[in-house]
Amino acid sequence: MANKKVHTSALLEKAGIPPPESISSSVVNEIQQFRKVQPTSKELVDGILNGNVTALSRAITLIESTNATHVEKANEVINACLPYANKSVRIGITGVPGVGKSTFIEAFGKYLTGLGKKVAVLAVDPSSTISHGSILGDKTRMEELVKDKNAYIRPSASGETLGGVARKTRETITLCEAAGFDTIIIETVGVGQSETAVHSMVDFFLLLKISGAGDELQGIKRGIMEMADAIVINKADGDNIKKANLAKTEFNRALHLFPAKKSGWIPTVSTCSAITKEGIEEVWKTILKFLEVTKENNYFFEKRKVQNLFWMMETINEQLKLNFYNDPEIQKLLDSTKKAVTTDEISPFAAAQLLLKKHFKK
Ligand SMILES: Nc1nc2c(ncn2[C@@H]2O[C@H](COP(=O)(O)OP(=O)(O)O)[C@@H](O)[C@H]2O)c(=O)[nH]1
Ligand SMILES: [Mg+2]
Repeated sequence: MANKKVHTSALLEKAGIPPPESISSSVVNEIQQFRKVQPTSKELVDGILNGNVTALSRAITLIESTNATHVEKANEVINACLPYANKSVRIGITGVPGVGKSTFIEAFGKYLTGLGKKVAVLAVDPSSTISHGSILGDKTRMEELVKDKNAYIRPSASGETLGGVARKTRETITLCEAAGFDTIIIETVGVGQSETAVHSMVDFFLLLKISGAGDELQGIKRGIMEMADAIVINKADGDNIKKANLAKTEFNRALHLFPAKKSGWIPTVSTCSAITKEGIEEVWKTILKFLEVTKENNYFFEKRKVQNLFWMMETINEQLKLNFYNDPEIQKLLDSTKKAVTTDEISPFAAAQLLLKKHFKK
């Protein structure tokens, strides 16, 4: 035999086995082609604008990538999609783990698709960097919504920083809107500053609560009450209904102590059950009313402009920081400079100046 030569190259691949005859070769071909082909940004944009969720998912994957060519391609896609975005309502939902966010989103999302809406569910969850997207596990709680062809669920992007995750989510919103999703729901678990990040990318911010032992206001993070456009007390079913109503009274009373909002909107408090679906419709009616009020007084449009500027500045800050810490020269010097600071050889400010100058001189 001619090719009996022994291959030692690490690149050697063993010949595969042929596919069984029961599998049509044209199908195999098609799948192989589909996997291999990297769609161009134009193809992705066309796909997205046609509402093709495969194209949407691929483009979102580009957004999440750190590879320079992917970043460039992602930017092309986002820019091309931008004129088709914006026509939506963006709803942020926060609440401590276990409050029922996922179950609520399932019920609320199904209600909305029932009205003919197209719903995208995204998440900002900095903790998911480790768990690889807690919303993935949540998909089991969104069984119906996952199967709904008018819904799109995307787990949280992973990233080093909240800023990074948030930016990716912000860009994902644009693509989802261009793909025809008119209702964007963004869930956050309220780790770190994630509510603030989500608040700065949505039109309406909903705080989900459950009734506790009477001291409802305890343990609520400062500032969250101020951000909320609605407080919804979930799990108002069975033996819980009475307690939920009491909590509602208490929250209402507390909200009155806050100064009036710039939006001209007075936050509402209501109860609901994500299981019995009682109160779900009311939440949507509240949001419609909010849109009416804030579009009428222009707050809705102003806020989106302010948010756009905020994200531009955030992106600059984030990028500057990344560039600085990824600079090989800085990486080389950082440890020794830190040491010099701790041993009082150099002042913290002088040390910082030194490193900053090193980086920016180039
Ligand atoms: N009784 C009742 N249980 C609920 C309701 N909503 C959620 N749950 C339960 O609360 C638990 C936590 O819900 P989940 O949606 O995972 O909460 P998340 O961590 O905020 O996403 C689950 O066992 C749900 O079945 C509700 O409206 N009523
Ligand atoms: Mg959840």
